Amino acid sequence: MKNPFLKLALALTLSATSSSVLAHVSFVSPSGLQANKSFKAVFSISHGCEGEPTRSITLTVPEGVIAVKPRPDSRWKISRSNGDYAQSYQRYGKEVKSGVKTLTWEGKLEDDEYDEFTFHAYLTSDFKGGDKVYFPVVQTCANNSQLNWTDTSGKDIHGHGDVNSAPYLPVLENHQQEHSHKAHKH
Ligand SMILES: [Cu+2]
Repeated sequence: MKNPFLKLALALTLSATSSSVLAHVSFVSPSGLQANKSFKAVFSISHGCEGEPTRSITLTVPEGVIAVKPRPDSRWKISRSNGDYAQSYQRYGKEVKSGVKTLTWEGKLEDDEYDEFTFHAYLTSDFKGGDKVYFPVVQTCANNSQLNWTDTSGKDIHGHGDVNSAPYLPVLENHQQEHSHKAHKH
């Protein structure tokens, strides 16, 4: 392209399109979580890697999210890695010390297709209203290219560079939760 201004205009158009039209990797639901509650989460993959089809998705379960169960899906082979949590947690009156740390879906999703991935989990009392619970996702495609949706710094990075923002679920402000939290402060 000879004209540098045309090139710049085209680059601006492309970046505006990719950030506003494509949803990248993000949660479809729920709109918010509550501490000490179970939840069902659905996240979506809306494109492959630079045209290549997606072959696997690995989601990392953050500390403080326990009892993770993926929903079986006939189109994807689901595997998981288990391990000890950094601390023990209480869930329905029972102590939980270990569980699922990562979930991997293997299969094929073309670049021009869309899919959703579902799991069930429990948010412990580690979190409070206003927190963001990040679930880093690594997307691996057919030519071994990868997209890393793994940044948990709070910055909004969706440039499709080496590292992009991880999908997250916000923790809802809970009046009772805030109340009991304050009561413990002296
Ligand atoms: Cu994207």
